[in-house]
Amino acid sequence: MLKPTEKIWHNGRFIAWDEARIHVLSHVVHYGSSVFEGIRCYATPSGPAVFRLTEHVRRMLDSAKIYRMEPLAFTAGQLADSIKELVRVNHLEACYIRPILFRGYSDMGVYPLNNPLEIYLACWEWGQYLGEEALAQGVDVCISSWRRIAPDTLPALAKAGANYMNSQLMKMEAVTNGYSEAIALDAAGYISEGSGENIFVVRDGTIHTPPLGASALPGITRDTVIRLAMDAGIPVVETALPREMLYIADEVFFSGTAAELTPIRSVDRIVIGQGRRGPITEKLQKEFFAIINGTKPDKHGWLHPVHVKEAVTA
Ligand code: PPE
Repeated sequence: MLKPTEKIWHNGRFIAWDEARIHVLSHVVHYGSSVFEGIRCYATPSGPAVFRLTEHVRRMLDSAKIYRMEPLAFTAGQLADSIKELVRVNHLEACYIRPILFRGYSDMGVYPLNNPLEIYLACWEWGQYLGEEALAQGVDVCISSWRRIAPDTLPALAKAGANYMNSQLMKMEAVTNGYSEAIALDAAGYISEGSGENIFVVRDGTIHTPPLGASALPGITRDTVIRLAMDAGIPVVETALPREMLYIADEVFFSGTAAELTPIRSVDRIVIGQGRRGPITEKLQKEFFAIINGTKPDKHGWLHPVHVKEAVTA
């Protein structure tokens, strides 16, 4: 069970964890009207640092714009600073941070524009998303019988609460059938993403990943993987991938804030490569962890120490 921290931020002020409650007739409860983020803060030698904070705040504001959740009372810079303050007031070194923006309580009915917007920032300690052994051993996954949300149904570039009803169908089916996670195909039948992760497929030394048009979330860890691969001189292509590319791959892995870089050792019980973490996955994991642990220079400027105020005030 979730271990409470001291404080949660609500619309600009800190409240006690237990006071962060909403009315059952809030719009979001009935119609899924929320957008959110998932961010990790890592313990580095120079103190806790939030990973790619600017990009996460930007994606949250993009999601809000797509759903006409504007204007917001807070700028990107204010939100970024509040996220850092949240980590500081809760005295955490490493944690997961969950900003959420949703439509609150006033009118009932689908039409949302008269309902107030509420923003909360919460954080807690969160370990390995797909199990303790996952990062080293890899996980067993299946192709979901559920397709990912089609582009003209729910916008996949928005990280909206409602998208996770589709994710839940995928995840429940997978776990019920003895898998750790599911990969969905998009509306056209090509590989899309996991219920809470982007996906990468390695064959003959080249990394492949579905384009954003395949109903995949523009993952910030996905972008991190692409940049780390480019730094290491490993070719990366974004292209439509048929399901069977997974079966004949040398390596397959997931990326995500919660899942970090998790190797996949089988898909539909077909063994991938040698059935364990492959060399390219391991190299990228090492590069990733070296940066977030502060043992390699953060040359891309991805770490935002929580005791330093954000430069952006826009
Ligand atoms: N696709 C989906 C559907 C997704 O939910 C995530 C993150 C990603 C891709 C990877 O995006 P990024 O975190 O920016 O690299 N999923 C978040 C929520 C997990 C949850 O169970 O809640 C996460 O990893 O934080």
